[in-house]
Amino acid sequence: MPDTDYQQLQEFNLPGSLDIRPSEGNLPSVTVKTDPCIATQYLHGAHVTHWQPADHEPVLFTSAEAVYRDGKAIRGGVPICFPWFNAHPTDPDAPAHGLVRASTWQLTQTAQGPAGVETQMVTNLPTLHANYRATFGKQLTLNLTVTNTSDTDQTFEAALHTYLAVGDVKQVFIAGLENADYIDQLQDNKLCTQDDQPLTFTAETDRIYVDNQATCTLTDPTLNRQITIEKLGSLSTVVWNPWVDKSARTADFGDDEWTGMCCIESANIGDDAVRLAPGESHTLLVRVSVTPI
Ligand code: TA6
Repeated sequence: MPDTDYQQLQEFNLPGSLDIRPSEGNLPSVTVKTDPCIATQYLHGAHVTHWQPADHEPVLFTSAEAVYRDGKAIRGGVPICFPWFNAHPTDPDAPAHGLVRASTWQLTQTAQGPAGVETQMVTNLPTLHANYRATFGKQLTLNLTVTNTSDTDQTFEAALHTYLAVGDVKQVFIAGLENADYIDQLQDNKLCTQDDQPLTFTAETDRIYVDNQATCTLTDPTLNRQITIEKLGSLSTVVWNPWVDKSARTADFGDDEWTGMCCIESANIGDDAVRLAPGESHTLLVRVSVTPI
């Protein structure tokens, strides 16, 4: 990664709220410290790794084994999967989850807004421009806006791959997906339907809920809180926990960390992929909030 021009980045500092500094792996990051919350976002992948509202434990999980270097996605927080999800459809050498979660984005704006401290980061692909706006306050709001900069129609997949911190994944339950259809990635992508009960975790779980705009609410009796994931512009929801064996096979993930996390990802995948005409834009919005129970 080219040497970071911290002198140039200092213009984005908001005295008393936000500053730009080298963090893990000496990667440049935006650090937010305000009354409503503290947060960290790297220019690497525009990756939000930490968000902790006042009077709460951290809401995002980030692995203690995470690797912080160019070309490698940080394990945890909110990776941005774009312009494809999982493996590339035709290129076996292409990186999983697209091209932008392990490359440096450009910080273009910081501001103090009504809902919190705001950042804007951008990155360009040959035919698509991505603009990512994050708002760090009592809630965490993430907006991924993609614009077709080419002269032909473009189709893309995207996911805000949110890792949530939980007290004990075996005790949590997720409401909002009852009776919903999902692709089970652990059963050869078989199309299934959830029963009328909240989702609980009893084994490795890797589901893509399809054509689904539901708000999900995770109840965590161990940490005595509920985390709500609202979304707009998203027709897919992915729910994942690696459980024991996949955790042990994952180098940048602690063998026992599976008990302290689960992913609720707001996405557009497969048949829910987004098609844009030349010049057209699409926004995927996610709003995370936490309340005591
Ligand atoms: O969260 C859904 C998923 O596709 C899982 O299958 C698992 O592979 C996860 O993403 C993590 O992917 P990564 O490439 O970050 O290891």
